[in-house]
Amino acid sequence: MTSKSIATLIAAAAGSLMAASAAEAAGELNLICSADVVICEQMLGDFEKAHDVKVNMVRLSSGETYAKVRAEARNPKTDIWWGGTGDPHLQAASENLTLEYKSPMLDQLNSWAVKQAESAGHRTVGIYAGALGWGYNTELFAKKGLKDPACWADLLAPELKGEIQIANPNSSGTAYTALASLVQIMGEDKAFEYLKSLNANVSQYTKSGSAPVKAAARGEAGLGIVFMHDAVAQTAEGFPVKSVAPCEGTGYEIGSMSIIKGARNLDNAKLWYDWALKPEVQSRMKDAKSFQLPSNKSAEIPKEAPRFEDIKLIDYDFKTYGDPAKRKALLERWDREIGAIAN
Ligand code: S7P
Repeated sequence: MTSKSIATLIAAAAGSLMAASAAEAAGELNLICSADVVICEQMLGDFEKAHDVKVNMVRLSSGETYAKVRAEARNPKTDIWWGGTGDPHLQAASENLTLEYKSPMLDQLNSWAVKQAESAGHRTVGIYAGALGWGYNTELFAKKGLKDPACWADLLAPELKGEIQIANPNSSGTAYTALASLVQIMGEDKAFEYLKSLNANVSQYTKSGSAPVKAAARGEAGLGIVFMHDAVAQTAEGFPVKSVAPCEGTGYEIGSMSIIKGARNLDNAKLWYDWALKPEVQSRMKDAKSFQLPSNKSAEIPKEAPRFEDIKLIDYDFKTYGDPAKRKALLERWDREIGAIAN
């Protein structure tokens, strides 16, 4: 190699080093947020106020995010994934798509959040929890003379034809939680029989998990199967929505957060991760009408948050239903047996 080509190589290496440090100095963070857009925007604004980092945020449902992270595995465009149901975070962790990170905040968290981290080799962590149920429009039900629905079985009443919305479990973590919960409550075959009967009453399978109760709040549907805190949020907005914990029992989520393996802005991803586990950050979630149970033991539990002790909860099997093969099998069956007959 001539001395001229060595000099050219050194100049090129110096150039790329400068480019790398320029990217860091710009202080960016690429975030996918899988919770409600209002809390996503509040988190972004608060983080940018507290740090010299520009956050580029995309709001995607949990299942959509999992699909995107998988598709981009060789060339990740995302640094951190905040929010959304825990199952797809666990699925991403078991496929080595997320990075192992032990936050110094871990010892401040509730045991369910730490367990979520430990079960995934610290490739994710719990940030909030909430139970599945539904919200229904009390005015619309009264006007139509419909019986107050207290149990999963009540949702099959023929009078509810066209009144129910639920999301599609391929895109939505909420709907995947509903599918996995029903399978655990009834057994797989009976759960699919139930979903086929329910389909007669479903007017729409939405993309996002909380959309069904937003539609119910506005009288575009009678009832939305959603996380109970999403129903409570509509009541807090002033809509005539009543939230229900199903009498037979129900599942729940451990909303999670993960750093994407190969994150280009790793230091900023860790900065967000530790910050999002702080009590003052989690206590502020209620200001965006985000009424989940926070994972930090010192964070304020919103008075509106549905409490686990008041709900008949199943012992949700996160290991089984957070497994990629189980997800694939359940979603393929849903597509074949429910998606194919959906209105
Ligand atoms: O709105 C808050 C919340 O229910 O949204 C997340 C949910 O997974 C997002 O929607 P998808 O069902 O569309 O994926 C939950 O984690 C969270 O509690």
